[in-house]
Amino acid sequence: MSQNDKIFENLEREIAGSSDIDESTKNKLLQNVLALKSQKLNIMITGATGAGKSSTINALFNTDIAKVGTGVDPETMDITRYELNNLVLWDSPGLGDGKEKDNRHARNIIAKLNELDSNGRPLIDLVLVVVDGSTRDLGTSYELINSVIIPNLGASPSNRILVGINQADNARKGRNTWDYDLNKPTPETEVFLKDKVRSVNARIKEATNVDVEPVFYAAGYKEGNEAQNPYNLSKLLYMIVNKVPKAKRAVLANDNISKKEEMWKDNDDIKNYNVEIKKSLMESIVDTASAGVDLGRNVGRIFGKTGEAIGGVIGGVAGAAVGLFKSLFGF
Ligand SMILES: Nc1nc2c(ncn2[C@@H]2O[C@H](COP(=O)(O)OP(=O)(O)OP(=O)(O)O)[C@@H](O)[C@H]2O)c(=O)[nH]1
Ligand SMILES: [Mg+2]
Repeated sequence: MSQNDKIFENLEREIAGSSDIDESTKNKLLQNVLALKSQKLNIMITGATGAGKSSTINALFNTDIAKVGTGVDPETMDITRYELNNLVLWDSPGLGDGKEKDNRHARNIIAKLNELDSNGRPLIDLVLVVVDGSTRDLGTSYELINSVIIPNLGASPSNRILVGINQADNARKGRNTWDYDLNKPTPETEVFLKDKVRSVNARIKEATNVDVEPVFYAAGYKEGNEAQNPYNLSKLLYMIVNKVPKAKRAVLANDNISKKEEMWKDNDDIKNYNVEIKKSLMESIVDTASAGVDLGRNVGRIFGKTGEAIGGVIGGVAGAAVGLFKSLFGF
């Protein structure tokens, strides 16, 4: 981790060294940062064998920890826990491995979803279900979502589930299905994928009355010399950021998101997701760290450096974020 990435340590230094605020305000802010630092964000990633759970983890986050499958056997047999700077990932096999194993997987998932943290709140903040967009038969995915996950998400299930339809590049068979030069769907494939999103949403809504608003993307791949960058990975991260509790979003900014710029390049561009992600992360850090304190115009002085560091998150150039933070802080 470089100096610039230690977001919370930087923030503590800025607060402690500031000459613009009094001691009691400093103490309150430092207490808030301490609380921020001790937060853990727990995300479960589940889905059928080969859907791309490990590829998605490796693409999104600053790691290659999750083993990507190369053979026919499932790589993930039981729930695997990865921890990166306060971000805890639970890589969980979904259904589709045969009846006996499916029962075991379902039991494990249900137990994990019902686990409580030390504050008595559900341990798992968000479940990302990775659906293989290249298969026609999504029966086991629907069973996993409708019968195993959603009934175990408590009173507002839509807040804790995100459905990602992966392998968008393989969604349609035949020629001219993907624009490999621009790394985006051809117009026909785009229509197809939008329709898939609509139908997946409808199937889940019909069974559970929950609107999951799926997102299609491609985690990409790397095999020997061949590699394909992700598509809509920023959109997926944008959805993740907005689903996780606001007070915990800062965990994602703490040197957890992949720094490889090529991961974040190719998106549907309906929004500038990378800018929106930075804005959302920064807003949540400012709000949580300054809770109970009115900083007025000093907000910019205290959080400016942190803002620049966040500007560097997801591969962007820090300078490009300056305008963004000006607009956030109004200075
Ligand atoms: N073309 C393409 N291939 C992908 C994509 N995502 C994953 N793959 C490939 O799909 C295969 C399975 O990916 P994994 O990430 O291992 O899938 P998994 O869900 O973790 O699988 P298990 O751990 O075995 O359950 C690998 O060969 C990946 O390279 C994608 O977006 N596009
Ligand atoms: Mg895996």
